[in-house]
Amino acid sequence: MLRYLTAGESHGKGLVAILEGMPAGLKVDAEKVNHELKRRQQGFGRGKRMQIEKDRVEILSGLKKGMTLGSPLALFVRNKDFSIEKLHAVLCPRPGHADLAGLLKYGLSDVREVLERASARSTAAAVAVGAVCRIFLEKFGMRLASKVISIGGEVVPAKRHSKIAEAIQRRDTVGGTFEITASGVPVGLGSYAQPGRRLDARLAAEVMSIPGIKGVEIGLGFGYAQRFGSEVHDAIYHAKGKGFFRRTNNAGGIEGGISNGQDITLRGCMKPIATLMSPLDSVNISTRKASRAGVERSDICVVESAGVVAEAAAAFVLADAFLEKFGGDCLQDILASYRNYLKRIR
Ligand code: EPS
Repeated sequence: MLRYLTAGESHGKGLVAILEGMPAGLKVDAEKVNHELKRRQQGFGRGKRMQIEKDRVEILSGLKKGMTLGSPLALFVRNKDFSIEKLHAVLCPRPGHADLAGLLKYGLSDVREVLERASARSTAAAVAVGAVCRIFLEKFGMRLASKVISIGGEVVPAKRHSKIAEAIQRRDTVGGTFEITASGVPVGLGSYAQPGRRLDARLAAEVMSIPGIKGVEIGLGFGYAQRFGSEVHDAIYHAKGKGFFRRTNNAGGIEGGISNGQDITLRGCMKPIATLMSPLDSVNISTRKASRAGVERSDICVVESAGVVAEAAAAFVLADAFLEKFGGDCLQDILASYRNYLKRIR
């Protein structure tokens, strides 16, 4: 139903996304997209690049007078640091980054040619896509939020910045976990009919596609493995006026690959950024001699931003699944179909 592609290098002219499948008749306010782009740039532990860039979207196509036409949306985020042609070569791949595997795979001789596209800078384009999806979802009462759960093994907000401050002091980096919540999601998105249609699988794949994400769990996640069935499954109740309801939400809003009407909750784990100011052992790719990994300007901790990017990823998946269920081309038709569905399941 909905698909997108992104292009762009970290220090190229900018980042582009083409989003296809948004229905006609949706008002898209570029400032709402800019708001999400700004959220992505924030958080304690971001590097100097975020002081250079003020990410803003230019919507190149797909809109007239701020309304979607049903044609592809082309979204452009310009890089202020457009220096790709002048940057020095990088010869010592960073452990934990795409550097070495990418270099060998593509037959390149300069790590920079890998890291430019492998950089998490590309998530700016993904956030722009997610922001448009979010505007669509809001039309139907859906909302997304995220929060940091832990940094370097410590639960926040109790010690909000201490691990990041420690990482800065050690000339190190630190990862953590975040949680996203989608509320107002109707029952019935996704399907058990085919493995690839399962909403949980689609959310996990999209969130796992964010650079640095090493784990995703939905609802109780790995916690399920430690308890009895009677302790974890969300008992079903019914009340007049309220309909079916649950008193717990261990399922994280998804059962059998279908949204069940409860909030969708998903946690992601992000590894520490691979660029270390006190670098690990590596090998010079041209001499094959032992060396230290390359040092690039980078961030110390981006878990908060990763949560914002994961919201965008979830917004894309939910918009896609919603369009699948309620039809595609015209917002008015989708609203009518949705109302009709709500009436039937009431
Ligand atoms: C990023 C921009 C990059 C990095 C970071 C994310 O800017 P630069 O490399 O010019 O400092 O701060 O990228 C990485 C962490 C990475 O591993 O490539 C951004 O816009 O989020």
